[in-house]
Amino acid sequence: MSPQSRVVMLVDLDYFFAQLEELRNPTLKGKPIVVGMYSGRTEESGAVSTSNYLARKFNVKSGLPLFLAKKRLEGKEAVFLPVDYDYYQQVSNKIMKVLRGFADSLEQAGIDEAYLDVTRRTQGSFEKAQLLVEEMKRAIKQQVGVTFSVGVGPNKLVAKIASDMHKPDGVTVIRPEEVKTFLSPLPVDSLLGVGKKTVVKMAEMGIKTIGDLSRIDVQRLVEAFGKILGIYFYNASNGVDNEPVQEAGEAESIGRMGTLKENTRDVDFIMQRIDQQIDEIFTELTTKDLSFRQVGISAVMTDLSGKSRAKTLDRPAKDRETIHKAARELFEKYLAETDLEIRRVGVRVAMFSREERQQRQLTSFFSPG
Ligand code: TTP
Ligand code: MG
Repeated sequence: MSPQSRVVMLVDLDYFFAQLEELRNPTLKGKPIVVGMYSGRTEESGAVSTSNYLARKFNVKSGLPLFLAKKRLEGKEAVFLPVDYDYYQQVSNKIMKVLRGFADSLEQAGIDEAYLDVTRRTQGSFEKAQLLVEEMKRAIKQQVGVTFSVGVGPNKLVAKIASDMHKPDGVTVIRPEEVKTFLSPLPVDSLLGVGKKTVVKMAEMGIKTIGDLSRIDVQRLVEAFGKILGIYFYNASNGVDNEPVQEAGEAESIGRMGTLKENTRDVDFIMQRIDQQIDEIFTELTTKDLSFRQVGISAVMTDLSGKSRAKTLDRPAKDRETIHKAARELFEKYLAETDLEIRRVGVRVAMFSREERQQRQLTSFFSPG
């Protein structure tokens, strides 16, 4: 045991949207399930949000166009369902609440994933962490009825990569002394922030694996990728990540989303709902003493297609009126581009500032949206 080391977990729910469809309709179990985002242009246009593991056997995965999914699953008794975000959000909230009871601190990283710092309650022991995971799995199975996969490591970076190793319903524990051996053979794009372009650029430098990357002089990385990324790649490839697990509220954005009483294209009607959401956001901003520099909206249309738009302000603001004006402008612009009616709306603020928040965190630097 290494007393200095943190014990950090990443919990990622298995085939989340599809698993929840199985949860509320157990007769679906044993069939390939595809949860799709229908764009509505034709009956089959749209893409796969996720699929259960049976469907994945036929190479039907997130992002695949639905018509291809249909083709690959022809004659397989596959079930196609539309995304029901409200339901998933509701179950997600319940899961997060249970998980929070197992953590010193918990940071939700998506609708189906969360980082848990369990250093204190495991006294820094990875053996105890493993037992804790088993206990968590039982609790969530019993109280919610779903499975998840977990990565345990000395930091968020290692925990995240480890969580992907044994899916579904898996646990992968990487102790501090195992980090280098664990990361070394993995392709560079296992690291957050290494996208297609970076993969190509690194390949040109002869870097294919995280191990290759870790052996490159940091100065060379800074020259090739700039200071922030160069140093990040250097640290990450060596398994170094000091980012804390941040409790909710230190989130990157604060937002609200909800379904309208009726579908509409009327901006005044939309803004009535948005103003309620702004009130809630404003309360949260005030308690946390945050200024924001970005206002965003999202809209889900009657065909369930979704759009988000954001506007970056010239300078930080902290008032309600700024959110209202920017949101209204964004909705007006967006409605001018579509003929569809809006079904759900949301508003959010981001790019926060407050003295101690000036220093940006790297994972937030990379997280989309
Ligand atoms: P993931 O955790 O990436 O995927 P998953 O939970 O379906 O499967 P896994 O067992 O591999 O963890 O994403 C969580 C949910 O987010 C997923 O259930 C559906 C949604 N999602 C999309 O809508 N579109 C996408 O492209 C991806 C990747 C996920
Ligand atoms: Mg998942």
